[in-house]
Amino acid sequence: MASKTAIVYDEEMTRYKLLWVDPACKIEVPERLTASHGALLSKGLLERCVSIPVRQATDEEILLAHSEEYLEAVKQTPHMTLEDLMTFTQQYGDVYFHPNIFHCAKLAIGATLQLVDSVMTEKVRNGLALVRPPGHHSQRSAANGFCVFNNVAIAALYAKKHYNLKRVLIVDWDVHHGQGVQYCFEDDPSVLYFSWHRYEHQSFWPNLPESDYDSVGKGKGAGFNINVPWNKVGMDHSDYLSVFFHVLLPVAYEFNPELVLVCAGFDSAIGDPEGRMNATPEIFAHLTHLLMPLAGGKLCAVLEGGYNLTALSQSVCQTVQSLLGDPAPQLANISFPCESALESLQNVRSAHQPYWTCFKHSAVGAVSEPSTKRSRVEEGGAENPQLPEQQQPEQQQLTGESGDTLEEEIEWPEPLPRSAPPVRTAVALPAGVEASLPEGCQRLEEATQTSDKTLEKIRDHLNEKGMKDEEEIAALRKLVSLLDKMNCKEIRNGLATVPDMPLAVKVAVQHALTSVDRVLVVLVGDDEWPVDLHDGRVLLVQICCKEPATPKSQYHIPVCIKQGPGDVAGFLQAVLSLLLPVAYQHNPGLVLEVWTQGSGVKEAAWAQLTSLLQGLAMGHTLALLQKSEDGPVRATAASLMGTPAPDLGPLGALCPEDVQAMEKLRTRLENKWEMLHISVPTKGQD
Ligand code: XS6
Ligand code: ZN
Repeated sequence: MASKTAIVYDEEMTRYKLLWVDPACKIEVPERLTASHGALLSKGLLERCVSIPVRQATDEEILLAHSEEYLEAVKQTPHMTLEDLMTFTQQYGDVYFHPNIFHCAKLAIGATLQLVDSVMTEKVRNGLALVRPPGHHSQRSAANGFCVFNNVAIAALYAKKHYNLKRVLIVDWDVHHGQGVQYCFEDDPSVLYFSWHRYEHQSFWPNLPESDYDSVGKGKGAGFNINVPWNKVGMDHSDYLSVFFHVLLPVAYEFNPELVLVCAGFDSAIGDPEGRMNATPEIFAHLTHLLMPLAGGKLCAVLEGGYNLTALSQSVCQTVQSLLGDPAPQLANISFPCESALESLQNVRSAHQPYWTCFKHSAVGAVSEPSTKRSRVEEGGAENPQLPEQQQPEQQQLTGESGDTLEEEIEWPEPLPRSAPPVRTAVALPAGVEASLPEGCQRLEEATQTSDKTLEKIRDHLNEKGMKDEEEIAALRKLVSLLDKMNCKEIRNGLATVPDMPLAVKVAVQHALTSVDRVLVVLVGDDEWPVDLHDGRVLLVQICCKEPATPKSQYHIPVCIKQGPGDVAGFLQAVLSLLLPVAYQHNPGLVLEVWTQGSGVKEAAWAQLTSLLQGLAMGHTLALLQKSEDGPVRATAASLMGTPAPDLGPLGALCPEDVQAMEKLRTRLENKWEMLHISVPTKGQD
């Protein structure tokens, strides 16, 4: 069944450890796996997944990414004495060998390939491989950074070979640069590698010039390597999300992968001694969720780093819950990405401008003053990039009695449970209308008891219009029922068809505001809407065709596409670069998604939008459709049920005028909607 989630794990991979004293390696412990696996078990997540057995990788598979000499050398390690192992280890950086690590490394690859096979043959939709040793630093002929073989690189090559894939996306959200993956695919346009990583102008490990934003790939692979250097520690939700919205997702949609592999390291979470970032484990719910609409949902996450056992286990659980389709937690306080993050964002976009349509006509160039490269020189890092980490000002380390450096204890609240209502999707159609709804989707036949007050309001609205239509009253009562059921967690989301859309939107917004603080209304189409935006509780984003009169409110965001929402490239650009950033910042308790007749939006694009929006409001979406046509109803219901959206195909060219119009809109709005920033604010502004 293709809707399932796989976990690939074997305890055997806990059976190796550091056998001597090495401060650089002591954090890579077997408990990383037992803690992660134990958390999945105790949270009841494991039993909801399909457990897939690991296997050993064959020599042939290892040789996909490694040299024979290197494989032969590693093959000797199980027979080495302790002293030999130490000597062998010394030729590589920040890694250790153990008599059982070769066996575990073969299992780590085998686990990853088992996951790829299960996803590609549609036994499962997606999954996570919990493995040790990790892989993304390992190179053709070298172990490095706790990694022996490059699990994910081998997986991409294997998928290309065995499933004839033409486009594989690798997302490396680990806090370290997976230089091994970069080297493997640098000149290969069929594998797009994205990595963000702690860099601090090259003073952070592995201290490579090629980890910077200007390493974009080589030859035919130019444009297919994306590095986002973090030049400061402490990056948080806003920084991570803005890179997803303004860099990764636009490129990923343009690339249109057939498979998504994630180098899922969780040292980018708060509390990690290596990363020292500030994003709580909940961010991984969203990073995962935002990648799931790609490649028809084919997503394989493979563990890399993560050294704070609490943050690691919580982050693993958040990732798996998103893979399972549980409602994502709301993220509060999304607003201004920090200046250093914006500088990196701007530089990456500028470096990639020649290669990706989504960056083409946008006017922003690289940061000139002060440039990233220059500040490295100023800091004295260029001549001596391998500054000991202890000398860096951000490193606050305490010294314990044993003389060991102790990590400062960082605390954060435990993530809230992400419980799913018993019914995921309920659909309200007019009585007598037949519809073939996806399995598991509930049809709402009768409106539940509407409170007298609500009913009175509905009648008032109708009176304003000077008519009384029983069919309209019935539709509005059903819509109110859906909202009530969402509010009391009986259903997660809903769909209703309504005869009078402006009236339905008005009633829905008014009713929703009695129980949630903020509502996001996403309208696709040109009609004018009487939505009251005065108090900032309602944000209206309209994706339309007609140039609107300049809106008076910062809570009305009309995104105009010349050829209309049917232009998939323009539509996606609007969704990723404008809608999602403001939507996450608004942090609504309900999303009202409105599809109007004649908007021209393509069903597949609408399905993508529906999927993406479910990351907000804990999945509480009410989709309103103007007419009960079978096609749109079924497509919307399927997306609301969590079915991956169909392939959008090649996006085609973006209309330069549209891009310019969107840029203008961004400029008008970015003071209020800080998540729209894609460059360092010029001094004197803000
Ligand atoms: C100790 C420096 C340790 C080795 C880092 C290896 C990173 C492994 C990893 N202060 N440097 N990769 O998590 O993703
Ligand atoms: Zn790492």
